Amino acid sequence: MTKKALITGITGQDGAYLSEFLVKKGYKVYGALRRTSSTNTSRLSYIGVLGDIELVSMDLAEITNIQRLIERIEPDEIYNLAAQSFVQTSYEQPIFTSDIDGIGVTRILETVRNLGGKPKFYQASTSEMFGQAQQSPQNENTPFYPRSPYGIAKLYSHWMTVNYREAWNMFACSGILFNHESPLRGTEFVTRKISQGMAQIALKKIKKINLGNLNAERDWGFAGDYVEAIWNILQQDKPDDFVISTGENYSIEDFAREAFNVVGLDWKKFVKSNVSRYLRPSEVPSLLGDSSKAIKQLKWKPKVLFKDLCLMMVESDLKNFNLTLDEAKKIAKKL
Ligand code: NAP
Ligand code: F7E
Repeated sequence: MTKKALITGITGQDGAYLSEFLVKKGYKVYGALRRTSSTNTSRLSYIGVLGDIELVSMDLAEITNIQRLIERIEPDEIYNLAAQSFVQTSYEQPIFTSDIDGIGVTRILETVRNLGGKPKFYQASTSEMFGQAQQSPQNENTPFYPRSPYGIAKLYSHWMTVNYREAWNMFACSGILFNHESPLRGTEFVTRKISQGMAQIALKKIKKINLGNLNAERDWGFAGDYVEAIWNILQQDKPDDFVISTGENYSIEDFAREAFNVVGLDWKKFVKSNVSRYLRPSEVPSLLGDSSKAIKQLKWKPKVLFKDLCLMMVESDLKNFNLTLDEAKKIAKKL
């Protein structure tokens, strides 16, 4: 029988890649989006999956909405990707972030519990829960030390997911995913800000990219690889939590160097660092994941690593401005 999946956060980066993956697997996919003044399905169109999924309306702030929807659809699997996902914004909107990223998850868990715990549940946990990391690399047993309202809200929902699994015997799992990027990454996140900014510099639309702390290190993977791990987590015999990462980390400076290098430019000429509005009140200095458990149990490993990820993002952003890599390289020689 055709499996039914409900994906929250369908308009986001991971929503697009996961829906593409599940549609290919033969799932009937329901994509939940919240009401906004203009519907933002551009990522779904970009990836070519908009016509293959059924869009449904759901806001994590509203439990009655969640209950009605889940009761009506009766999904086999729920992937909760919806969140206020930008760390910087969480300092300005800590209460909203706590409500959506924290309590919002409990709203879904309670609904599933009231339905006898039937649908399997996936929670989008994050390496931000390790924050001021207590050991390196970080695995499933590393103590948490979140450093932002975002990380704290996600830690609450992470533990709630564990608790509903243990208390109510639910098939509730978390993927503790490290940073994953793609051409569909939001433009406020640092990797996409750099790849898009670089394309705008090549087109002489802007002169510089303003960034914050270039010393922070992240373990960056490709979103397309990570959604495979997400699906795999719900296909295990027993519900469990898994760290998903590449096992390599690089600084923001490394990313800028590599991205500009793709077209033969020296990043130092085009990047302004330590711009105060992009500095965080409490930074996460360095994250590095250890995915040994996922490699062993899920038989998963990342295919796209740092250099190829930079290249993919730069090429895509140049293409968005109708530029090929060769054309950009020629322009770069004159900059
Ligand atoms: P994203 O692109 O920012 O997408 C977030 C999604 O959540 C969007 O569809 C957004 O809808 C939706 N959303 C926000 N508030 C909502 C609400 N109140 N009700 C319903 N939907 C709401 O994030 P992503 O990169 O795809 O990440 C997916 C999930 O994984 C998030 O939970 C994120 O926190 C987590 N995560 C991401 C990473 C990463 O590196 N990407 C790593 C670890 C964990 P709108 O389009 O309407 O804003
Ligand atoms: O910042 C530094 C910034 O916003 C990365 C989310 O998907 O991954 C993401 O969170 C680093 C930080 O991602 C700028 O200070 C410097 O150290 O790209 P980011 P993030 O905060 O790591 C985790 C795993 C999630 O779960 C989140 O949902 O880059 N940085 N200059 C900057 N960051 C931004 N955004 N903009 C700058 O100008």
